[in-house]
Amino acid sequence: VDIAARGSKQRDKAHIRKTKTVHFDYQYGSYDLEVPYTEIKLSDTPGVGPNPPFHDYNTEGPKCDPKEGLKPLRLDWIRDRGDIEDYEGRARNLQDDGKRAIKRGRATKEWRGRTHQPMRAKDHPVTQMWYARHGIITPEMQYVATRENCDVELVRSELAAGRAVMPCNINHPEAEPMIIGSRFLTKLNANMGNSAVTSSIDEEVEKLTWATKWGADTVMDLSTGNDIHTTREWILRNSPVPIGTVPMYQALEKVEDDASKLSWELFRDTVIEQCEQGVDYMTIHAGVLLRYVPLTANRVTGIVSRGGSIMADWCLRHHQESFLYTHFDELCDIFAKYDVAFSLGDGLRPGSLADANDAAQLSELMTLGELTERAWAKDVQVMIEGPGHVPFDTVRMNIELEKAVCKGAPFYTLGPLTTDTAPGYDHITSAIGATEIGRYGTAMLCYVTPKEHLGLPNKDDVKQGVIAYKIAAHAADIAKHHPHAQDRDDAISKARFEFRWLDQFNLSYDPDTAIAFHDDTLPAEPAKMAHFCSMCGPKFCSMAISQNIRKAFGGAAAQEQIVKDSLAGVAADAQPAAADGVVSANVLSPEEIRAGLDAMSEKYTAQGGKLYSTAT
Ligand code: MP5
Repeated sequence: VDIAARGSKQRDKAHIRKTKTVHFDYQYGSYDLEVPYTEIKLSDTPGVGPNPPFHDYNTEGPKCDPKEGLKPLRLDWIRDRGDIEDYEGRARNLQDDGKRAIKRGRATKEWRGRTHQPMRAKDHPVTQMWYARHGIITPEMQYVATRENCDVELVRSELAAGRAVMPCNINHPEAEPMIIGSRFLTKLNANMGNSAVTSSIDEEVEKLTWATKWGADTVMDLSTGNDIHTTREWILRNSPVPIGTVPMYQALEKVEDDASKLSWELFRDTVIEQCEQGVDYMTIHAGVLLRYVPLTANRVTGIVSRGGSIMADWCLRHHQESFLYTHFDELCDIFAKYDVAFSLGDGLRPGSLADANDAAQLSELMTLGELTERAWAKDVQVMIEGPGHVPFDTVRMNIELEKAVCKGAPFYTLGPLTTDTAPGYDHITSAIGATEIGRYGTAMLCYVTPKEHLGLPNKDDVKQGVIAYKIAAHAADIAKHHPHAQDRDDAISKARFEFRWLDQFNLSYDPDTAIAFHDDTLPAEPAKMAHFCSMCGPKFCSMAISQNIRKAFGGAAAQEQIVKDSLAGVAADAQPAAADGVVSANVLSPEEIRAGLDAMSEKYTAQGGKLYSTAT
């Protein structure tokens, strides 16, 4: 029996992507918004009745042929506002795909699916922040309010204040709007992308579909190898979630890895190329200033950010301030034309506990605070990237500092890893830090896979990373008392207690693994109805014993009577209830209590020593 295949068939049968239709009217148009959710079908509780299906946030998007791409969900919403223009865009340039494409005269696998002409703003920024600040509630805002089950005014006001971002480039109309901010569900990002050494376009598209199937809210394409432009085109046209990139990686490819040859003009052109393609947010390491580079000289692990080290190298070679910093306002003007959000990169993040919270890291954060305000002045959306490796007890300080310095802009953290000692398990070392930082308000958690520090993640690593971060984000939401965050826990606990095994599997984040682990020891079909598993066997199952206790003593009327009797006993002896509401029934002497207990012990033995006997 192929247990893994059986688990995934089981999941696909019970997890159904559905949409809820919400009618939305405003000054620019009238639409029926189809907002997605996952319905998890549940079985009946035997002898009691049906359990309602569980509704969950869904990121996997509608099914499509990857060669065709997704339908442009937002195209009418964008066009109907009347504030954009179509234009020619940059010409196809083989340099965008690297040396091999130039030699070949084409990319390995040109995109031939659905496409559209690039669009850009005509007279004012077309960012969701601009609309929010002008009091306009867009279909995108209504869509996320429905998705998050919250008031649309909360969405608008958080966007206007910069405390939330909605990454949604007008040239990525396929994406389903989503929001990142501490008042909303904690989100998670999955990184992927090829490298010079490994991976193909098909594999990257497959990883994207795979990551969103397991719940990634955004995906970053961090490709640094061949066919960067074309790989990104395939990813964007197939992505129902916002896509982020680090444009510096492609810029460096274009100068054949010689950082000294980078220039503002080349970088600007690369950014526009990616804006026209539809990248929703870009990591810009504009806080790595020339004067901060020496602060890293005595670190144990130096500069671990790829983008950060490229910029530091450029600054030192030219002995000039970073062009990302000196041209930052121009970048804002470009982003405002397409609604691309900044993810201000932490180029000086600590790469080890030894370097955590040092002068380099904190100096850069101060600069990110300054840049946040400059972007907001131009109505451009901003999030702030955070560490890295930090000891657990300083995790909270990191988010509090970010909130203060960056005026509440959403924090987007890479873990953080709370120990350096477990290569191969860094999805765990980092999910620990991610839970803690999420609990105090980090809006999006960037996953770390088990391959971190060791190699490019494959499909299974992507899944391990996503699941670890689903757990971290969810635990953080519960700790934050996010409305209804605990509903899924309550539903799965009820299923577990009632031995509804299939429901327990289906309500778990990874039903395939849950069912495989169960079936490892008890594969036969009847075991899915059994009131035990192989952990304790039939005689020692605590849940089965508890169910028996409930049957004997658990009726609502019986419970009520027990409470009434004990309260009456307490009152009769004039023992007031303790201030915290706990009843303290200290009415007998220790000797009397002992004698009573001994009497009951004798009675139990006399009855044959059975835990349960029929009530007479
Ligand atoms: C990068 C990353 C790339 N790994 N994750 C996020 C969220 N943003 C950017 O990192 P870098 O700084 O170039 O190493």
